[in-house]
Amino acid sequence: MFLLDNKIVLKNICFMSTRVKIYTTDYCGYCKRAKTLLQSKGIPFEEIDVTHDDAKREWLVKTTGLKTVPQIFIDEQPIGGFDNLSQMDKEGKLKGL
Ligand SMILES: N[C@@H](CCC(=O)N[C@@H](CS)C(=O)NCC(=O)O)C(=O)O
Repeated sequence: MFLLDNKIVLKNICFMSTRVKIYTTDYCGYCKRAKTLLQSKGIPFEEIDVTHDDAKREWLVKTTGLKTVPQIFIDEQPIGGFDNLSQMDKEGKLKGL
């Protein structure tokens, strides 16, 4: 930010948001594996723990059509669980996240 003719000018401001969201429960081994994979690749993610949130769990099932956790979203698009994440990694599709 700088001043130009007494006007405040905002320059090159980029709002970065986390592109990966992972819905988890606290008793879930596949959730841990998915988080470990993301961490090992240096991919930032937001974790939403739905262990005690029935409403969010219901929303998750409705949105993804799947009853298991983890459920992972990239850019708000559901991509599935750990297996799908792992497959994307093998195909090099996690690069740049
Ligand atoms: N193939 C799935 C397996 C996921 C899975 O089996 N998750 C277990 C927890 S680790 C689950 O959701 N079980 C049913 C439940 O907890 O309600 C994946 O890769 O994510």
